[in-house]
Amino acid sequence: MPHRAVIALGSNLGNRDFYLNMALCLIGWEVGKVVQRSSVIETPSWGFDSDPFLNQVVVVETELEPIVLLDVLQDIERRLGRTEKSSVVDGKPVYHARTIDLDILDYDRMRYHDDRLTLPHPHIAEREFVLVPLRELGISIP
Ligand code: PH2
Ligand code: MG
Ligand code: MG
Repeated sequence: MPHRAVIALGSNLGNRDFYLNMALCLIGWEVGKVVQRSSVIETPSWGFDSDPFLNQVVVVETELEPIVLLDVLQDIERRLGRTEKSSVVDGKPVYHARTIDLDILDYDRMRYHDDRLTLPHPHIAEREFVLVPLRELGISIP
């Protein structure tokens, strides 16, 4: 049985449509079958002063285990020109404009935590840019 992963896509640097579409293609080839995709929405940058984002949420059926999925998504980010990673300075997150950001929101409703990955994604409830696409797809993540 494949696993069901919910993935958020975001881009606010360069040709945002291109990066979203390329990421979707690569996810289809390297992660698994994309079974649901939300509309693409434009959203103001949340949490840092930057250009507006295009955001989208997709559901993928995958055979990859969570950490392998994270590795593959981060490799796709790198190949699509993502340079700086978000970090935490003095307890506050520091974000950077990015060609593409791929976040795992949910994986089989699993609860998981280590220094690289927390499931479900810890900041869903306060981020309209993922709540709106999730609502469109009829998905609620506890
Ligand atoms: N991602 C962030 C921080 N802020 N704002 C919007 N609108 N869309 C994002 O995808 C986003 C953000 C951290 O990854
Ligand atoms: Mg993110
Ligand atoms: Mg990320």
